[in-house]
Amino acid sequence: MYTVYSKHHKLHATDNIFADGQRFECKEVPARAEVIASAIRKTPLGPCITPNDYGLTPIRAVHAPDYLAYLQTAYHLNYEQTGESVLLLLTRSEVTPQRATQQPAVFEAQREYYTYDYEDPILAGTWEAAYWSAQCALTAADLVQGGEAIAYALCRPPGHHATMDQYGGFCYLNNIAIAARYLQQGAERIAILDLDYHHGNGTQAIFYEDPAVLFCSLHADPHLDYPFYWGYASERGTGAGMYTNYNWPLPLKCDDAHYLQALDEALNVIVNFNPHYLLISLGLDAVMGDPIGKFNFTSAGLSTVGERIATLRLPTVVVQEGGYNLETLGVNIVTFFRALEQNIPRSPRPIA
Ligand code: SP5
Ligand code: ZN
Repeated sequence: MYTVYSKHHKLHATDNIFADGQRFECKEVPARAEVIASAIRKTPLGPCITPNDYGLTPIRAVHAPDYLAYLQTAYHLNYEQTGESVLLLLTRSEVTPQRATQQPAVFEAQREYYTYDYEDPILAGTWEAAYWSAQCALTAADLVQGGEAIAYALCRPPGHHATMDQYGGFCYLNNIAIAARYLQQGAERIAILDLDYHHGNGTQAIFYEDPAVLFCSLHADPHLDYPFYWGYASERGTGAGMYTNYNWPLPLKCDDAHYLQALDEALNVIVNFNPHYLLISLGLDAVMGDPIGKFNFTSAGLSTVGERIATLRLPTVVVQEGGYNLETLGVNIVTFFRALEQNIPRSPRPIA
């Protein structure tokens, strides 16, 4: 398998933020991608490559033009107006509870229009890092489209909480949605399985009306944890996309048996959908010991997840989402891919 990694993620330098004269602690740090890349490089899982540049066109297939313009300019506009080297909403009250129906022209008001969250810094290098994170997902999609059985996009920043036109949950561009739209050009049906501890509300929103993209998500019950307003089992899609959206809200402290039961249900739905490709939002915050996630789901359970996904025999793109335990991220990623690889037939072609 190929791992696609770009060093540009470091430009989203969230480990050294001062806002309001105080240190702002963010768990979504550059070290996450570094420990994963270094763990993969120490195994025989396959090469780590840099992404191709597909430009903005495939990103525009998912995100609104005004939102992309905002992400590219917000840091500079904020810096001009405030002299601050980070744009960050610091309190929940700064986020409008209901999405405004009008897009304001004044920058100050746009800050709240383009996010539903208050813990996501926009730094000088955030756009460039997010752009290359999306290119990693596109490159992995391209590899699988070209005949690879598995490709892993080591995306940072993550993507599954980003909607068409709002950032949130450490996510700016929805990498997996961008990869899915790209693959849709040559495939009728695509399935997305979201295994991050948090509900993939951005991905759900993007494909909510699309009957050609099945979205299945296993996550902490949104009654009890982020993102709170989305991820309920009653959310089943709309219009032509009705019944192509499935959520499995799980209890805090969810154990392996409970998690694997939900996984089997999701895999059954995916098999019945008969997709050409499977895309996985892999968030290791679902594994026990995560500083943000609260499940009791183990590394052994994660290995079983890899084995069971492999039984589907589908060309698979894995996209990195959350996971914040720097001590265990590397070993868990390797555990997952060993289990997946051992069970998916290899196609040892060199890339063109
Ligand atoms: C991709 C992903 O896993 N995003 C997760 C976003 C979770 N956001 C809520 C994090 C809660 C921790 N907040 C600490 C509060 C310090 N003021
Ligand atoms: Zn998460």
